[in-house]
Amino acid sequence: MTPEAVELYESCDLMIVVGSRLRGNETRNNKMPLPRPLVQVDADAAQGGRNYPVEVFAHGDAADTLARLLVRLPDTLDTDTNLSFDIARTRAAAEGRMRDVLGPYRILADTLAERVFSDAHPWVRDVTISNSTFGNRYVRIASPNLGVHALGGGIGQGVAMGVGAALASKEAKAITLLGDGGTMLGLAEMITAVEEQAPLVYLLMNDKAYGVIQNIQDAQYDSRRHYSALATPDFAEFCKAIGMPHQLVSDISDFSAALDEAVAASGPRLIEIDMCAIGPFKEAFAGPPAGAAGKEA
Ligand SMILES: Cc1ncc(C[n+]2csc(CCOP(=O)(O)OP(=O)(O)O)c2C)c(N)n1
Repeated sequence: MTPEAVELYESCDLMIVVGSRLRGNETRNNKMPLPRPLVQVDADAAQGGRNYPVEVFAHGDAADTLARLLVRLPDTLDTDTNLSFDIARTRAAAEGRMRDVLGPYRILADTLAERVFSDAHPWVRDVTISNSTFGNRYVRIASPNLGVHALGGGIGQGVAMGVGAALASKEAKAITLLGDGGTMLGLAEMITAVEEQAPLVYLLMNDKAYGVIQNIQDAQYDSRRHYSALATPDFAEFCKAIGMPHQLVSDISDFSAALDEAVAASGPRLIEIDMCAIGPFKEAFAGPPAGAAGKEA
């Protein structure tokens, strides 16, 4: 949904969407103009044209449908030779803009982007600003089954999904990104992680708040903050009580070493990022862009 992407789409005369729901969060609340004709492929018939009207809906498995399409295409396509260059440029510009917005957390995003991909970690995320800004968009996974996220957007499920991904992963430790608000909703599952000695690193982004709610209150409700500051336990004490090793990162330059240590250890660990000490993102994230009425986030 970046301005660069909007510009690229304006230059295209066909879009084939494979297995994406074109959610409002990624499409400016379903209002971003997409290239026409718009062709959609999905294994779930209920997704056909659900968020966007489409010219063609192909109900089928992605690999099978694309293989059938390939058979029907000529060996050489008459496409714009600049297209792949334009896409690469758009991507680089959008990633550059995103990194800039992160401020001090750029180091964290870069470290994760490198490690998660190169060591093929399962990458599990709860609904937190860190995921909406860089986790979903910047950290690449080594294979499609390694990305785990609650599509419906309910906070807290990541704590348990981290345990599941860790126990299912034979090769690499699962890395699970959490906010403190979401963590509180799934806290008991951390005890399961210890009981099962799940190969798991919880990465807790602790801003002592429902951060995105505070940002929405700032952006759209004249900073009238209500019920968005959180009373949470001392996570070091909590981890001690349940037998999970805990490491506090108060200086972002210590993150990379903390991650290495946690990944090398056996069983579950929690790295707590003290966002109150490290400071805010350079730009506040207040949900997907609001619509004309300004209250849609
Ligand atoms: C079950 C549920 N309740 C409420 C919400 C609304 N909601 C979305 S994000 C969020 C704040 C999450 O706080 P935290 O996990 O600390 O992450 P942060 O926003 O601070 O990054 C809330 C309450 C939701 N998505 N799911």
